[in-house]
Amino acid sequence: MDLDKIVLVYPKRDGLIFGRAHGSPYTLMRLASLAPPEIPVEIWDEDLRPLDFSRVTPRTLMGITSKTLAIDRAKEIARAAQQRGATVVVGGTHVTLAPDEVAEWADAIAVGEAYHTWRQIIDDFTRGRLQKRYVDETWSSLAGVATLSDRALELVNEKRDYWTPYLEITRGCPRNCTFCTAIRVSGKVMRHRPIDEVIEEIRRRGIKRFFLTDDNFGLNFRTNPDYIARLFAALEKLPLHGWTAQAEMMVGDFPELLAHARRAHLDKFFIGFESVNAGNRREMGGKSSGNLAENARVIREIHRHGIGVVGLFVFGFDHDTPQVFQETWDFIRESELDGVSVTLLTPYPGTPQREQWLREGRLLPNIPWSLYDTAHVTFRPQLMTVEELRAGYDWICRKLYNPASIIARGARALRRVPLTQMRTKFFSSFSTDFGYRKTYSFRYR
Ligand code: B12
Ligand code: SF4
Repeated sequence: MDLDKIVLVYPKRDGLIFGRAHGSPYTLMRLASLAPPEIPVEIWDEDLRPLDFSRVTPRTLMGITSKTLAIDRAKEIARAAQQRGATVVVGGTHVTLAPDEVAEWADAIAVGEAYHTWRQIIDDFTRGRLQKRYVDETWSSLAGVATLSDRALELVNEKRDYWTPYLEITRGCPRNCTFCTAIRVSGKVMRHRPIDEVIEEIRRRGIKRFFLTDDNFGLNFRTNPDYIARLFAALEKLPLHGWTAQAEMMVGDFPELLAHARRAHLDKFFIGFESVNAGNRREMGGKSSGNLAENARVIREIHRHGIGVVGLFVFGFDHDTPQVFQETWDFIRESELDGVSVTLLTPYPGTPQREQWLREGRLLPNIPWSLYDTAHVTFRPQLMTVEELRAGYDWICRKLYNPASIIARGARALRRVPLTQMRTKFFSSFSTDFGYRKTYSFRYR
């Protein structure tokens, strides 16, 4: 089969915020980097501009990436491309979690990672022997396969079109939180990119700030301290403005690494406290205990090293009662957190949480995948009604994400920043919570 071009598509969801899309299409840039250099590749980010189907031909191989909340849009895009004769491959989170569903309408699906299957898919397509399903769940080494190519960087204007550049340094998490989908798409084995490859990529991309996609970067403080120390020593030498990473509370037990992290320009940790209700411990896979005094100690310790903390909280666990909203708000108010994300527990396909609630008949009927966005109630909670969960969530979102509240938290975060860095840190002190305000606003569309 002749192949004119590969078109990689990110389906629309958030649109533009002050003229730019949220974050660079990192997944698609990775796939573009893995494609053979002699085959033309384009990246179409629907958040940035409408898709131009007139440029799709029977010799187009279209690859779509999709989370659960965008899969219905992905299906519409696939249909439109197929009507013009193109062949459509779908990969990413939702396919990995619910492969049979997507296999019904995609020409081929890519389950798991694509480091070893994507080239094979392209090759099979050109030889006219495309298979229906490709699976890569070996969680193999990231060495040599994860670096963005010059071509991928030319396809995307990270500085002009996007607020946040993404970067992956480690991948996977050995914990087992019942609600987590990330371990199902990134694996339970913690893998590390070679440090020289990471540094070379940052330099070539010319990025001064990035958000790490790593699901539990902080766990490496305990499990791989040597790697972390070497990484920080290398990052320290780069002219970065700042970067952020996801972590769990135990980073607070490693003062030396925290100090080193600060010197390496890390300026914010996203920490999954998940719940202020100690009854929900089992669901946390051992990473958080709902012990408020311990939460507060960890926040203070991280602040002491000049690093900000964005606290992540989830509502709707089986031990949650309507009181959980007031208790969480009280904790947040006293905690000096720099940013806060509150979400509703969401039973994504492929998780033990969903299986349990399916068995118990607790999933709400007729909820489209587009509402699996962590801001809509999708199940019947145990110790409150659906309406109580919805109303409690609205209440705390209004408290947290009204502009005055966001500005107060951002201003408090800025007070910790040395005067010389005020200009470069100003935007990032407010942007996280304004981003969460946008996610929450999907409830009222
Ligand atoms: C970065 C990120 C974001 C960014 C997205 C930026 C962007 N432009 O993509 C931001 C911060 C905006 C975001 C928001 C949300 N996210 Co998010 N996010 C992630 C995160 C941490 C990393 C994704 C990533 O870039 N990984 C690095 C790339 C290289 O890996 P990858 O995407 O897995 O791609 C590989 C394979 O999957 C495969 N592949 C992927 N697509 C395709 C396509 C084809 C054709 C092929 C062949 C292969 C292939 O090949 C790639 C190379 O191996 C993941 C967690 C994770 N570890 O996956 C969550 C994750 C994807 N997000 C999740 C969620 C729930 C959300 C939110 C709803 C959360 C919220 N309340 O705000 C929102 C939704 C917003 C939206 N509009 O989509 C869930 C998805 C669950 C689900 N079932 O859909 C995840 C899994 C995290 C979790 N909580 O479990 N997110
Ligand atoms: S610690 Fe985070 S990444 Fe690891 S299993 Fe729990 S929610 Fe998932």
